[in-house]
Amino acid sequence: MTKKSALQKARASYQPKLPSALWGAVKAVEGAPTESVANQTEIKSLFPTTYGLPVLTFEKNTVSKVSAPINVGVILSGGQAPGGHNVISGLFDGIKAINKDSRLYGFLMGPGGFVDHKYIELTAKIIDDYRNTGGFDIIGSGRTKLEKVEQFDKGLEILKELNIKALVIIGGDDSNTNAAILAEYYKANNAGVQVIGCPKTIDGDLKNEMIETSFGFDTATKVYSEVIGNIQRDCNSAKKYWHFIKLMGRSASHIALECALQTQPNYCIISEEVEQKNMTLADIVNDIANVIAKRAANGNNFGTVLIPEGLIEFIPAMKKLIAELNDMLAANTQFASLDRAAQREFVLNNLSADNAAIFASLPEGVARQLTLDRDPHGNVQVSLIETEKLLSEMIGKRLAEMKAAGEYVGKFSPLHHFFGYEGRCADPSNFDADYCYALGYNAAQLINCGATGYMSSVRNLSKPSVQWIAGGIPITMMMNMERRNGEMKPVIQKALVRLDGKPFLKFAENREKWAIDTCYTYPGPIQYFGPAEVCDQTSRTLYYEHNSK
Ligand code: FBP
Repeated sequence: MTKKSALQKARASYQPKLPSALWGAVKAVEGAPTESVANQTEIKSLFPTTYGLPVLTFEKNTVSKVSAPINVGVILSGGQAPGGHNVISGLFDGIKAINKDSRLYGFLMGPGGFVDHKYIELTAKIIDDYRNTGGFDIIGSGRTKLEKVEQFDKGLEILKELNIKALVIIGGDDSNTNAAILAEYYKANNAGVQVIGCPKTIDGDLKNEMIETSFGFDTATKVYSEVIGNIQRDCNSAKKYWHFIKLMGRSASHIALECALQTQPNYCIISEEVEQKNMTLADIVNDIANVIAKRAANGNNFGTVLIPEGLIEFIPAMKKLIAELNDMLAANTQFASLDRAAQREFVLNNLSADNAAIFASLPEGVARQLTLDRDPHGNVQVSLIETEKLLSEMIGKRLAEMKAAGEYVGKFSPLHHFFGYEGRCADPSNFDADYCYALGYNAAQLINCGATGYMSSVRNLSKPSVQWIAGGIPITMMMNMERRNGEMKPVIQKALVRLDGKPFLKFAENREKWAIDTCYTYPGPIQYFGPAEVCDQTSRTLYYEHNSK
């Protein structure tokens, strides 16, 4: 390991807090059989042995039984999220508490390492170096999609060789979907290997009644909010720039909404609202230009605009264009080998007339970004689309028109930012350090009670950690059928921002005031030491979702 900073040394000794139900021996209490959120008949037929399982809740057990050692494999899958190392250290401590001779193997660089048999044994010495640290560098991560029977069989060979009884896949909605498919395959074929998922993603879109938040969201949004706050202070000092800040988060706007609640910017776009109101790009541009003009009339030629990275997919006309492009790219694998001009020509010639017209009207750079390779799960790589520049360019033009019409008197100097990678590997907040450790420790208990096809679940998260509820949720319960790479596939349903949810309503109640007045808040850096109200605050999203005020 590289030289440790003073903070790393101090954080190494932090002991994450566990829910009281996991303090000693546990027993699993079964709930009623479950159903998938939609498309029950299709999901049931695709998951005949793992469909309909009950929700499991762990309670303290008065009798502790002696269990045999268990060997477990772990994979980090997809984008980094703060706290991944604590899931692994919780899992390690959990299986060692079950039996000190249990062993943990980490597959290297994501699901690819599992298929290619690349692994290391995670010893106490290695684990101790990574406790409470950010990043996924303990074993690395990757985006290889586990979907083919040959991959499952190849992976099984190494599981058998290492006598691994269970595999824990730490990932987002797509990786947990794959965990469910793998669990079903191993169970249906009596492979003797359990598969457990863990809810990871800074995007916050892997959540439902039982999974209140994915890990990493808390830390990442605190890091972005710190920097947005710093920009706002700069902007309120110099009073001369409009800052267009794009925020990661894929399709859902949870990150943008959370950052808006923490920093009170002048404008924040919520993609889900854009879709619901059937807004065009021109509507969004007009709205922001009007705010800029009103502030300018008060002498304020500065401000901040937050933009969720997935915006483009939610503008109804763009959504149709992207859906047609997805199918076209999936069906024409030769597309990637064409040169730039030929690709544009190909797209314009093959799209339906309406979509071709929209494609042609976009700035060439943005149009091209829409045709870049999809990720292995068929998603448009929205982090590569420069929406912040697209918007500010269009707003600049609109303001010039307004000036000519005597409707705007200010000066418009835009600056652009994209915050994403800055927050994904930050050292976890106390919340994420505790939550992740509990998810990993809880996964060990799920393995010990024989569960497979379950996601590790720790809930009641807006309460102190001792009161958190630990257990397992059948992954099939979260699934529905969606179109991916041109075909209908079973996938975990993504949670988008709910426009009737308390976090959005809180934002909507205040946004007009935040737009015209300057009401910035400056959250400052994550604090690890000090009063609980500073160090142990959950995200605003979690707070508003679970508290009445
Ligand atoms: P996950 O769904 O894998 O957690 O993705 C998180 C994320 O940070 C998204 O917000 C972003 O769009 C994407 O990863 C970027 O992908 P990459 O790391 O491959 O550049």
